[in-house]
Amino acid sequence: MNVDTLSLSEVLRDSKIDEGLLAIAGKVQNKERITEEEGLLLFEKGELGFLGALANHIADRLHHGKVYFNRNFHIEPTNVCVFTCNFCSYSRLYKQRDDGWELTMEQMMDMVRKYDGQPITEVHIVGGVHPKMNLEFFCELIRNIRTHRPDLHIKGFTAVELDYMIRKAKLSIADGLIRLKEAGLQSLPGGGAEIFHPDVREVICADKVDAEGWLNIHELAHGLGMHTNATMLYGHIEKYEHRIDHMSRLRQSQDKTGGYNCFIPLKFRNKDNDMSNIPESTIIEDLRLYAISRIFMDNFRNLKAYWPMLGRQTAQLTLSFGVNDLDGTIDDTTKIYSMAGSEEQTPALSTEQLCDMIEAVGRIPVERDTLYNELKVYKTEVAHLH
Ligand code: V47
Ligand code: SF4
Repeated sequence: MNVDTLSLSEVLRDSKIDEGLLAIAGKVQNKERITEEEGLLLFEKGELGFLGALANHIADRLHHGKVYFNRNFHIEPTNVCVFTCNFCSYSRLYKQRDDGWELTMEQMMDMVRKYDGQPITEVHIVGGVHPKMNLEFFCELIRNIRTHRPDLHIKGFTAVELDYMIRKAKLSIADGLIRLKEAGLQSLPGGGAEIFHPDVREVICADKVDAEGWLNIHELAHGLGMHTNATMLYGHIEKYEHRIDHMSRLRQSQDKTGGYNCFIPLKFRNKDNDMSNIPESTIIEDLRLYAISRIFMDNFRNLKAYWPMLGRQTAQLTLSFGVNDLDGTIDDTTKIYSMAGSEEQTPALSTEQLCDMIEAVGRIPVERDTLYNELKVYKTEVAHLH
């Protein structure tokens, strides 16, 4: 469907489409925000092609066929965790720590040194919530990375990790964030958000920071000039209403601060966890969700599909459903997904492979930094399928 030359309403007018859906298409065309009720209608009645056309239209309007990626690597300091999220296949309780890992400062610095001389722009630090790895330890880690490699953008620690380490240090959240920022922390990843609604949160991750706490940490970070991401763990026990509630809270938070870089839906994987009885969502549902996120989250410029979780082909498909970011070239240093049964057991892609994946679906690969500044456009002519 060529939505550039025909107006969306013209294309849809004769298609016997639901009146409510038609009204949403009109809003999308006029760049108007859709309501929560309309978001719900999209989940209930929007078929894949319709949602894809709208989402693609918005993504093209914003990004003109460009798809972003960055060059990063992950450090996962530990998988020992005081919390007991039922969907987590990765963590080990402190008493079972012999079964998990706890990296020393030297081991983590060896990982950083491994990339010496390579054009990596970001390190992503995230892990379990270890009762003995404290705020001072992580400030030292950040300072060490900064000293060794000042050009590397340090993105680290979910709101869950921050809430625990800062409270344990008996500081206010704002003061704890200031300490980390002074050490050299530059932005926060989007994990730990899961599903905000208490009816779901109490079942899947009752004991960690709640919605208000998560949002407060991100908004305080924005107030200090740090950028952050936001995620949503979907495809388990949540209902469409809970997804809309989650996205709506993020949309309101973004209205307040403008500090979120991107939204990342994370597909629940069911291997080896306490929710393994729940079937995983289908690819159709995944694509519908990406498209609806693009339509509903009108103040998030960037929608990221995390390819190690989705697998390469589904990640490519999402590029026709509103996604404009495929995260990074990522080395095989992240285990949170492979342990939960993701498609990619050793997620690593060279820049060339990532560019080929993007070009194969008619998009333009662009390397970005953490803050979405463009570092290199890999293909300047209009991509062939577009
Ligand atoms: O909060 C845990 C998710 C998140 C499972 O900001 C699972 O750029 C699916 O947030 N099935 C942590 N998901 C990782 C994260 C992240 C990842 C990539 C990029 C960014 C970013 C952030 O991983 C957790 C949770 O939602 N997770 N277990 C599972 N079984
Ligand atoms: Fe711990 Fe994070 Fe796993 Fe929850 S998802 S148990 S907080 S590592």
